Amino acid sequence: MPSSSEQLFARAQQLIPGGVNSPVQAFRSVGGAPFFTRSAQGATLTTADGRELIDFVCTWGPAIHGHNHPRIKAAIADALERGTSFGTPNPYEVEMAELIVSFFPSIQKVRMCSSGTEATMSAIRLARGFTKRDKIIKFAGCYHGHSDSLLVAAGSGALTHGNPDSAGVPASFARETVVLPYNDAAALDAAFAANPGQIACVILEPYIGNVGFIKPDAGYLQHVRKATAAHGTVLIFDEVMTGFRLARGGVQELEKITPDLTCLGKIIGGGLPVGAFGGRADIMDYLAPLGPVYQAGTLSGNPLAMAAGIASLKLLNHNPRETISPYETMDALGRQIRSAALAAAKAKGMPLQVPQVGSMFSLFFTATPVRDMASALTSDAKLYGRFFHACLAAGVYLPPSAYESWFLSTAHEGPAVEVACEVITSAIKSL
Ligand code: HOZ
Repeated sequence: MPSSSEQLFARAQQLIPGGVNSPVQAFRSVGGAPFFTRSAQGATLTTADGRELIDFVCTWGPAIHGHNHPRIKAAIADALERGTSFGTPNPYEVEMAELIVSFFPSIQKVRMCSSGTEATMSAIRLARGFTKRDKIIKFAGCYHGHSDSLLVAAGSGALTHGNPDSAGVPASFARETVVLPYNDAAALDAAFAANPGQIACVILEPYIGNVGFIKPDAGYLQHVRKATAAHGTVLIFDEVMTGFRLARGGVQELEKITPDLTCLGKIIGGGLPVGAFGGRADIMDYLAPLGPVYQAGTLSGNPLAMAAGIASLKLLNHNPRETISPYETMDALGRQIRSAALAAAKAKGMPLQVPQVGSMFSLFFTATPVRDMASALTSDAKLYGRFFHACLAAGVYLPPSAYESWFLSTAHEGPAVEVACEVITSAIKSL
């Protein structure tokens, strides 16, 4: 008798391409079929078959306070009483804008939208309109959602499933996207020299989370900032994943860099669909209705998403009665898992790299230090698949791809992280 997840997946495959509404949810690169989730609480997912799994995907980033947090739930319930969508401005949008601007000093004005894809797509159009230039620079392995200009050498599901350059993107669009290796300052300088006065923007995940988790070399991001300023090019930080997650003010706070525009999403929706982009007021004022760059959305600033996001952001404020901040808590958890994995690999004589900052990290089964897409691809993806299934069998759910970041939440503190360390250790031992 097939399990509930198997029955659901069989029905889904009849009507939904691949049985999933986002390819990253498919298990094709690790093998097997995805489970269906019935409910989620704290650090735990409960599957349609009643299994409880410790979750290191955290709905791909938003669940920084764990699943179904009571304050976020209460905020949504309160907003629901007032209505689900108005088609007019609403008070939550103003509070959300004030909160975002207070956390991110580089953001003077912000526009809400409904997904990270919309945020990056709109930020690029804005940068092109502002500079009156067409070309953009992106980095191999960075994933900025699925708009045409950005599905070139893309990470995440595009890379996992073997289509980093998606079919359906006109060659003429792709030609406007210059792709460079991350962490290579000389390649950036050469691209500017080869395209004088033509680059509208440089967009990057300042710490990459979509080809696994990768950190910049010392001074690299500062070089990117200097070079873009020198060439009159708009610097866009895609902090959809890292914003509010690695620090209240994202990577730009950790690295002390002021980008011109920032893209946000995930945490600012508290688990509901959301995106945002913001930055310098002189650039943002190019947007309609003030300026000539058009951007819009029926559900932009949706009251339920705003209420959930506001509650989520407020929970990130450090309560002075607590001795450590949520970020210190999550960094300690991340380090604990990193140490356990490295110790297990060392005992087995197995090469392993674990880049980690706070609540984001990845396990790369390779002896090569990982600092760009090419080195990430030296990781043994088949071995990761076996590791993934060993962990899943023991009750720990990891990203179903060797090329995704893991996420943890404040709810992983205590038994969840202890159990996860044991499971990861024995899974590595069993490989
Ligand atoms: N950035 C997310 C994973 N890398 C996207 C999630 C999705 O594509 O569904």
